[in-house]
Amino acid sequence: MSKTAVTNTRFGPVVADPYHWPYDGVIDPQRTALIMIDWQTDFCGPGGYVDAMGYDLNLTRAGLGPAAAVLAAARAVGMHVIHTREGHVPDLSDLPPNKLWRSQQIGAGIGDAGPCGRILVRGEPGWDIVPEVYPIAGEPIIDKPGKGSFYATNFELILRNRGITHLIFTGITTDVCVHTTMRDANDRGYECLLLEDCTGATDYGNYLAALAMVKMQGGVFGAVAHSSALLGVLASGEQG
Ligand code: C5J
Repeated sequence: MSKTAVTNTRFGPVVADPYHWPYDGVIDPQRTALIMIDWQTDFCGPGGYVDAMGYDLNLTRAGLGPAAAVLAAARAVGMHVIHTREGHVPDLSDLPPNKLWRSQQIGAGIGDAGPCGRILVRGEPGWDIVPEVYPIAGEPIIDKPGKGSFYATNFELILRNRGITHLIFTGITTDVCVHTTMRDANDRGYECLLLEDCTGATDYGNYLAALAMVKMQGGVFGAVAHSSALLGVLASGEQG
């Protein structure tokens, strides 16, 4: 079991931008999930997909330490935790030809052999989640062939079965898989928070733009907070 604490404690809102999160004022660990997006070697480790494309790993790894701290806090209060992994089945039958072609154009062909095994292929070392935030028993792992976590997965079914209505996001990359999932979740009515220091992109400008896009129009996709604000609230004990 991942739940390590009494689970009927509720917590007050987090100072966030552009509004104190959540909109309904209470964080209930029974109805809230910490979503850990694609903390895989392929996206933040040496020899993985992002490395093979030539991007600076310091940008995608930047949020890993803070995300590990939030993961520990979420587990301690009995909040749901759900991990995701992007990757394809070994015969690549779930890989759209245009995604394959694009990856080959940038020199990191999906399915090609690399230092961490076949790039973005399920079961390979590079596809696995990094040790700092490795899932424990009871924490679902959503394997997805695309950028969003809802497409071709049982993510929504798991959220509904568990009665989860509020989502807190960490992960990589901010502008791609995190954003796609958060946008989809928002359309489905989930109340979303993105932790700005627990995420990163392959391009720093895109990271900043992705944060700004969440916050525009009064929080068009939800709100953004620093993890210290959430950790402070979770450490403060019962509020609701
Ligand atoms: C990308 C992801 N960037 N996990 N995947 O291709 O964001």
